[in-house]
Amino acid sequence: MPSAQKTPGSSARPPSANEQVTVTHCAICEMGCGLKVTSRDDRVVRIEPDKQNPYSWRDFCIKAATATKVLDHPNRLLSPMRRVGDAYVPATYEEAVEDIAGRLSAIQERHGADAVATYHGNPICWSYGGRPFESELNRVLGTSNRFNFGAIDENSRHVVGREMYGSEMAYLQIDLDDCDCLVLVGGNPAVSTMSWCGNIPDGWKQVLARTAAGMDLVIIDPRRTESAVKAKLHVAPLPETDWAILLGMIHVIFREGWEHRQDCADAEGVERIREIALASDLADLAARADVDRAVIADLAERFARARTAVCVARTGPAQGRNGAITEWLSHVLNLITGRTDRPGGNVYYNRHIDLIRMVPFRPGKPSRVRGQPPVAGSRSIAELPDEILTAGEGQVRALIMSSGNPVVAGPDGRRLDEALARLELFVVVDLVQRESHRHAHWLIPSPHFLERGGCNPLYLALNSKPFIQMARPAVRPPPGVLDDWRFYQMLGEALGRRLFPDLDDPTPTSVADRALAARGLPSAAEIDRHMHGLMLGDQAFGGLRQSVATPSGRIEAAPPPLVDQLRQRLAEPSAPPEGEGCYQIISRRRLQMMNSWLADTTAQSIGGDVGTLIEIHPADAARDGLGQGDKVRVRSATSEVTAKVVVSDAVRPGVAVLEQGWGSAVYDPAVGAVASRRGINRNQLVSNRDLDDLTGAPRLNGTRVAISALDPELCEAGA
Ligand SMILES: Nc1nc2c(c(=O)[nH]1)N[C@H]1C(S)=C(S)[C@@H](COP(=O)(O)OP(=O)(O)OC[C@H]3O[C@@H](n4cnc5c(=O)[nH]c(N)nc54)[C@H](O)[C@@H]3O)O[C@H]1N2
Ligand SMILES: Nc1nc2c(c(=O)[nH]1)N[C@H]1C(S)=C(S)[C@@H](COP(=O)(O)OP(=O)(O)OC[C@H]3O[C@@H](n4cnc5c(=O)[nH]c(N)nc54)[C@H](O)[C@@H]3O)O[C@H]1N2
Ligand code: SF4
Ligand SMILES: [Mo]
Repeated sequence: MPSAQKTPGSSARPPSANEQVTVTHCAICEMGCGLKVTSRDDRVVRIEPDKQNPYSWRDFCIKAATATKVLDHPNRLLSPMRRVGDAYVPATYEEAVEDIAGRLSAIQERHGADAVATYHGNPICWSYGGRPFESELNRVLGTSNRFNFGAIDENSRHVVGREMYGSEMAYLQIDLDDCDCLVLVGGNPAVSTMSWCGNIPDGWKQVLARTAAGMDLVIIDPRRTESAVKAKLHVAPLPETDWAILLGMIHVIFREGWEHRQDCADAEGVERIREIALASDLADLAARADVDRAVIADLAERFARARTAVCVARTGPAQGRNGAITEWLSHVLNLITGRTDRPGGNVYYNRHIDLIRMVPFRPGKPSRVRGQPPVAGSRSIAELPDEILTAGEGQVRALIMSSGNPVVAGPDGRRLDEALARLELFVVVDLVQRESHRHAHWLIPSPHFLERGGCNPLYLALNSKPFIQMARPAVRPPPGVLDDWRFYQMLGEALGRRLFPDLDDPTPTSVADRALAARGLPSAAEIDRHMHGLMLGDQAFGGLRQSVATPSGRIEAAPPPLVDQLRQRLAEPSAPPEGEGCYQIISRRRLQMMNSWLADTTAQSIGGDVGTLIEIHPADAARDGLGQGDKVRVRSATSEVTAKVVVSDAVRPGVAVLEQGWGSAVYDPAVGAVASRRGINRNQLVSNRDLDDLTGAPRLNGTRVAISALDPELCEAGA
């Protein structure tokens, strides 16, 4: 039987006879909410929040409550499946591993290690066995062609961590408990929770409570979001222009002498920032963002004069061409006003895990085709099609894709799809076969998170409180499904290369135990004894300046690559989308979605034409002769889609909102047919060449489009 445990004093519905209750946590998003899962005969019958979890349960949401829709998905992969013609036939793991290892070895022998690439998507971060074993498989494969979701998510953080603090893993966090002024640039935590490379459980409710008690909440977002309506001030700039607002704030702060003199003196390069900021023209910066210069001056004053404050940039700007400089300038703003690693500010937790010291920056090999260096060990997914399609030494011929759907989640899905079709070997590890997997030669099933357990001590550096909990399987995986880490381990063995050769018996537990012991933390077994999780005292910060691993040993306020890119942007003329039919697109998430993978399950509950809608401002709609419900053609330099108009003053003029995550097929591999597809893949509009050079991020936000009911030639799209 699964390792189920009784919950002492559980509230809600008591389990009936032959029901079992397992206490674990959700692994759909970063929040990791505590769960109480009731099962009967190895089937999950109920999922509730674990109210005895001291840390996270309050964010419990519909995605977890309906997790059985994925667990019991009618098209779930129930054994390895081998492609035969257009459909797939079941095979054993032994057959799969033998065939895959044979072909990988042959490809690497003939064409070198880099001919095999890997991609992992977001959900593997919460597979406590899968993540380290996949990473170890990468090591033994010896390929530099590792791809992941970083460039469509968090690379701006890695780049700024590397340049300012000396480690791509320098994740700074919000000290919300003591914060009097919170400026959020491009995040919508009312829907997405207070998470992004860190988490504050119940954080959005805490933000609301602090705001009610006087905290100044400012949200900068082209759309008046579910979060923005709760802010004291909502500023709606054009996409990709936040850097200009932040530089304008820095200008005002230096001009007025509001900076924190000691912190400025202690860091390297503040004088350079001061020069650049003071030399820039506030009116020009305001015009670039299309906001009033008085708003920038007001923002600067509120921020600088607040007792405590923090400015945080999230995925809105990170998914555009100016993500790195926006992230950087938010750190600079915090630094020069004395908010870095100070109470109520932007803080670094290193009491249990010092990620900066653990993972100092090491440069990686640039990519073959475009010559781009990796970020945090990974290439941008925007580069994968060229690496597959461009002939020559080091051409990618095989790919292992784990828990990812980049044809929908990443840029220019059509081009990626074409490239994936050309692979000699394409192996997918997932729960179901989705859009990105249609050309796979092998489909390898994964257990659902409710079927596996474990923990990751590194998350102690990302949690707002030093909380650690062992996830526990609530039910067993289907009979034909092995734990994902076992697949990676078997593949390594079949390649003749043992994973974790320095461990006698490598398992997720022994891997975690080694990491825990190295930091003097309790063992996995000890953590497991605390059913609802273990709080390791208080979170501590204030040690960033000791941990910093830059060559100068100090925080670098003006790293050359960021300064250079800022100068380039300042030299470019400001070019807002102007004229009939011209817009920049931005994205939107739904509570019922997790990127692309709940569209056909939890998000079924969203009715109507969701997934095909495009939201535009009434003035733009009037100018372009468009009305509610009109069908339009949306065309970019890369591709085009059709969508249905929603006229709404929540979005600012010049901007069109297209929701992310829709348009992915789900296949029935046994017959090779599409089982479902809903909505449009809006990321098809996004180029895989027009990137932020520093992060490799495509312009998921900011791509220019022409929208038209009739005539698509209204303006120079993609200019
Ligand atoms: N336009 C636009 N695009 C975006 C975004 C946006 O805001 N706007 N957001 C971006 C962000 S923040 C991210 S993180 C990326 C995500 O990019 P990806 O991670 O590549 O894509 P997902 O849509 O999350 O797809 C996850 C896949 O993992 C599978 N999966 C789920 N659970 C498991 C599991 O336990 N094991 C295995 N093996 N597979 C599993 C799902 O079935 C699905 O196929 O998308 C990005 N794309
Ligand atoms: N329900 C739900 N929750 C999720 C996810 C999900 O898919 N669904 N995904 C999870 C993941 S993987 C992540 S990384 C986090 C992300 O969490 P967040 O970073 O909060 O992401 P979003 O909710 O997409 O908010 C981004 C906001 O940026 C705005 N925006 C777009 N372009 C710009 C710009 O150029 N400048 C500014 N200032 N704003 C801009 C958009 O209008 C949007 O409101 O959410 C996580 N939580
Ligand atoms: S999906 Fe919902 S329940 Fe699961 S961790 Fe995220 S916020 Fe919590
Ligand atoms: Mo993400």
